[in-house]
Amino acid sequence: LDSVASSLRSPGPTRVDSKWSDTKTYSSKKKQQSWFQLPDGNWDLGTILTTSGDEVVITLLEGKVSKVKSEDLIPANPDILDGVDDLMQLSYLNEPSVLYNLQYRYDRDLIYTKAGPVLVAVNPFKKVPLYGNDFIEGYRAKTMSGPHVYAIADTAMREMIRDEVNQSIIISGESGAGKTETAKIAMQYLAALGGGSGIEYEILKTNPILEAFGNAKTLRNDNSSRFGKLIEIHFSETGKISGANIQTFLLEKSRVVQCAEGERSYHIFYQLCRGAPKTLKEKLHIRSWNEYKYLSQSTCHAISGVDDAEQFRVVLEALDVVHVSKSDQESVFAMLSAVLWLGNISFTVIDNDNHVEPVEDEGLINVAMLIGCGITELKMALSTRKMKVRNDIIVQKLTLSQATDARDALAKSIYSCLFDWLVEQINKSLAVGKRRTGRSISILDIYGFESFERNSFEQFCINYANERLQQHFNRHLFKLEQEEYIQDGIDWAKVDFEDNQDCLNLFEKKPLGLLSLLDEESTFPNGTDLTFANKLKQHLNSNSCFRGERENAFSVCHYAGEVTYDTTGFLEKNRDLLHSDSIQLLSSCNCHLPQTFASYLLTQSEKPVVGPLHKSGGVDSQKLSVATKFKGQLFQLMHRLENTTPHFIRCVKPNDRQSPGLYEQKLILQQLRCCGVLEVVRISRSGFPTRMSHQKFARRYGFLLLDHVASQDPLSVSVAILHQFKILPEMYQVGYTKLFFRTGQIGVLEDTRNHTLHGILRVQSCFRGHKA
Ligand code: AOV
Ligand code: MG
Repeated sequence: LDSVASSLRSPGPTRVDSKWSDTKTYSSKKKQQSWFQLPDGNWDLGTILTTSGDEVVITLLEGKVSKVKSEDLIPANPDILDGVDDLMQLSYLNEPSVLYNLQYRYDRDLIYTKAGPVLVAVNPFKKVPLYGNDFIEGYRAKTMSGPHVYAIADTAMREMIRDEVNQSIIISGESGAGKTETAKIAMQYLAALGGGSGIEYEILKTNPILEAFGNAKTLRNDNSSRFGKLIEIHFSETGKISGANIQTFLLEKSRVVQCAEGERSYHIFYQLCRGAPKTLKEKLHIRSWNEYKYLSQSTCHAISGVDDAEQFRVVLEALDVVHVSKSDQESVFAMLSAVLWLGNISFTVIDNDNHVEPVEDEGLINVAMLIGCGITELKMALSTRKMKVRNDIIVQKLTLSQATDARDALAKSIYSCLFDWLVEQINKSLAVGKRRTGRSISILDIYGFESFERNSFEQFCINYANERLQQHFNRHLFKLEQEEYIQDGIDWAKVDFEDNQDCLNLFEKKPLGLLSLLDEESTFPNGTDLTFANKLKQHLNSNSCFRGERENAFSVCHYAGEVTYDTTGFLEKNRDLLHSDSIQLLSSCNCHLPQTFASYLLTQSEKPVVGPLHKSGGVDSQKLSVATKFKGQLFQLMHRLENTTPHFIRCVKPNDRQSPGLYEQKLILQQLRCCGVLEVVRISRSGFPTRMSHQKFARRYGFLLLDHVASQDPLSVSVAILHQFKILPEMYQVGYTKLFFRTGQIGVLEDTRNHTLHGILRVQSCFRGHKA
């Protein structure tokens, strides 16, 4: 017990195993508790009965006795360490011990655990009694201290005020792991602490709006975010919220026109169909979901436990709170209705060349009415394309597939502009009374890593974003930390970590990277999804993160696993063309489009020219490709985050069924491995998290010295202080410019300093009292 207790106190010379174990250097002892891997991959706890040479006899939990090789055993921690709230406290740090510790806590609804500086959150998939005012108050007043999102938000808040540095809370994890819920919990805490002006209420109300328009049911998550979000909350000098700003990243717009079986389109469509009042339904020609082609492509239309009609009322109320006027709200719903009716527009073939014309039915008439254009103009926009050939304008008729594409492109643009427009309205509302103090806390919640049976351009972008984010995580927790040790010349055995730079290079390298090759093929008049796939294979086959697959498929080895992408649709989605005819059509509409929205749509569609002009297509290709624009956004995001103090939260999904109480070891282990949780703990434990320059250290504690120090240079003073306070040599390192301490070492010094200072103050006030 003694040794256990001491290992709890000091992170010094305990064993550290990075992967499965390094039992070769660890000899099994009698009575030692050990992990033994069963054939199904799960771990069982056993107690060693006897050892002889390489062989060990153990009793497993159900009393079964087995003879095993000692190298197959991994040391388990003593019971006293069951469920420690920071993995750093484990005497034996190995995968089964970490898994067991998280499970021990998970079974008791303790879903949060620290892994050194990182908070690990295991999704409970049920209500857990960990939130609300009592908890918020507890963390604020420091009467509660266990690992929690509230504790992270509290630290961010304190560090923002203390250091006058902007903070960020960066939440990552696979799809369905709990990022969005975690972000909301963090916002809740910040709103409670920084509230008062009322703006915090508006900030919280942005969640139901953005989720209605930007989240959808996927096979991985019933409420999956289909966009990335960074919310920057601004604070005044006194720590009160003064405003906020939301930036969104690449909405998955293809979902509007197509979605896989078992998935849904955006929540708002079902909410509108089910929850709109009768008068609104009549006015905007809103029907039941199953009358719309876009929505009935998938048989899934409801989510268990979710009342779409009720959610619609929540969204309406939230729109009021963020000051979207009633008339603008109606326009928004009119646009949604138009999008749905667009999907119902069908075409008839009119000649032998397969050219088509839209059928003049209910769908067409409703769309024209809703967006406020003439039926003839709409028909023209959907079935013809004007082209400029030298100085003449010629009108080309479209084939069925071209016309369908034009129709879908229009629906997607209207929806994504509507989304951007809403975010802009929200930002206007949140900016009210904002005084820039330069202090903020940003919360990042993006779409998590995804791997489906079939992965397309959307997964390609989402996983690329996660790759970038993973690098940010690595940089802060591994690279920068270790570089600082090495730069300051301290004794340090480097800890290896999974660097994902190679994978990022595969995406970003010019001219032979995935993104460059995609852009090149997208501007090529004869480029197809197949020629794109072939080009990748031709140029990237030697890259270790790349694998060419059959026909139009390729695989990427992501940090979180290998994903096979199907290039079908890549070029079109990357070009994201809205034909000039459609743009013209929209610019001539006036009826239901809010003025600001209409002009918004136009500026979005007419991006400035970057890169070479398309040879044949004219104006259409003058805008940035989707992938390139996204890459730019991500770079900008990373740059912004670099200027903040990061706080990392890793969400973990315990099972693929979204059900409570199911703790699947293999699935969890894979996620912990991907994000290097063990390595983070290892660095933190053997590292020196507290550091101070020689000057500051000497200034801060120098007055506590009892003996005179011959030399007054900061280093000599510092060393004298260390000696006087008998700080053990293994507990610190003296660098060229700084002193580095292990966890908890500076505490004694701070306590003594505070006592002494209080003593001095008391004497002074006593003295003053006498004089008076
Ligand atoms: P994600 O944001 O990480 O996925 P969510 O935050 O949407 O995942 O979480 C998925 C579901 O898990 C939620 O709808 C809740 O039902 C449940 N859940 C998560 N965290 C909690 C919690 N703390 N308490 C109770 N239930 C929780 V994605 O956006 O798909 O990458 O694109
Ligand atoms: Mg989410």
